[in-house]
Amino acid sequence: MQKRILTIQDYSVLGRCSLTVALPIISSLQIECVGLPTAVLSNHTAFPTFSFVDLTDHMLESVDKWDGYNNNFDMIYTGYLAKGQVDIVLSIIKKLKRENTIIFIDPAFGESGKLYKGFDKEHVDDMKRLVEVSDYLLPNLTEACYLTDTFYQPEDHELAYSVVDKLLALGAKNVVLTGVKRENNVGCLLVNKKNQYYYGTNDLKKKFHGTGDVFSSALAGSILSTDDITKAIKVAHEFTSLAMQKTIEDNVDGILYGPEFEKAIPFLVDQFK
Ligand code: PXL
Repeated sequence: MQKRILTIQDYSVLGRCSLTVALPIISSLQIECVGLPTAVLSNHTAFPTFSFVDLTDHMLESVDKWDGYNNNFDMIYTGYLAKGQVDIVLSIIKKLKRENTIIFIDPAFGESGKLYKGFDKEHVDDMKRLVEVSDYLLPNLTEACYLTDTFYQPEDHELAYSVVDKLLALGAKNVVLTGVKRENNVGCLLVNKKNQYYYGTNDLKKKFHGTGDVFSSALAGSILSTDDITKAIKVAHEFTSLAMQKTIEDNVDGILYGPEFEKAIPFLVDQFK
């Protein structure tokens, strides 16, 4: 049977991120992607200004309208949430989670040691409650430090391991820490109670906004496409890296507009043929 993901995140019209990357990436893997918007923005918040329509009241109302219809999902994948939406997301999870539904959480609230515009400690504390129910948690080092009340220091090898342990203790079943550097490589570190796995490739030394969402969406789709989690991680990483390489080759503004992931979709599709 065709797999289905419910993803809960914003729709930022300009600037590739959130639903605008999750829908095409997941669909390209022949998985149905049901996108529940948390807010509609003119563009993501790294632009100097943006308009924001909050859809908090619409979220649970939409899900309740699906009673009696197909509301069975193999995965619930959450990304950028507006302030105050965690309780609603927890209610949605409680309502829709079946025995095999994977709960996949990208905290999506900060990077480079800082919170994104509009977020505060209260939002971080709310997000900790999503950590507790996560089967997969995908923080970058900034988010991992905020979630564990740890002082952020970039590129600290020991810190990466200690925050991951704290996140497992908070209840996450698998932590995939992104943006982990090792020598000339950058990649991600998967840790669960039994295993550790690192996969990285040559650091391209560029930061394109929305790259984290490209990786998360590719990993969400890959996890449902193979039983081999190390393969899923490798594919999601290589897809993201290829999208960045295409953006660099084309010499376009990926910093605001995001990586040209569309050009890497044929690669992604090939991996699960
Ligand atoms: O990529 C994360 C993200 C998603 N959605 C919105 C954002 C950001 C990061 O700034 O502003 C609206």
